[in-house]
Amino acid sequence: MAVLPILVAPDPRLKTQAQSVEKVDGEIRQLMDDMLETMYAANGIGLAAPQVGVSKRVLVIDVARDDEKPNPIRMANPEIVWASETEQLHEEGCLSLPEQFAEVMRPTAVRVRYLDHENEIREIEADEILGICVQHEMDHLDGTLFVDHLSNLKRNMILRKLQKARRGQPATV
Ligand code: K1U
Ligand code: ZN
Repeated sequence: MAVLPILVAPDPRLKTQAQSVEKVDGEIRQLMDDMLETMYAANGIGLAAPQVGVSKRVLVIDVARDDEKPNPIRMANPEIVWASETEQLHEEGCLSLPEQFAEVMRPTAVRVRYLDHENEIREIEADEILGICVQHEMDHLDGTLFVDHLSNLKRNMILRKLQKARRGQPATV
């Protein structure tokens, strides 16, 4: 297993549509394991392959709390097959937008079909933080960041703060 470097916005690789995988073979399983190690090392609860520069429809999630047993979920080619009509606002962060947080409106619950690490088709119904996280990670596969759900004003504020932080200057807004 390996800890991979995580891309930070505005890297153009975060804005591209990722390709479906033909099947989950040894190479994709290795990618999933490396992504889990990278996610745990960064204290994240999810990670999508484009965030480590791999343009494939692969993501990993573990929303278990520190006092719970780890519960890694590995997905390839995830699809939302049902979404609730009700939506909720929830605060989101992103390892590719370090230290930036904002409230995003998303469906409260989704049913997701995907290939697991053994290339078996599975479905889960996800709500609460798992539902939010899987929608956030699936957005990455389409080149969408959580800031793309915000108004232009809020998005530009966050991207400007990030640019300033990268230049080593204190952010004023
Ligand atoms: O995609 C990513 O960059 C991972 C991201 C997932 C995520 C967090 C919160 C809401 C939606 C999606 C993170 O893990 S950012 C790290 C973080 O802010 C966090 C860590 C533990 C619990 C809650 C947030
Ligand atoms: Zn993210």
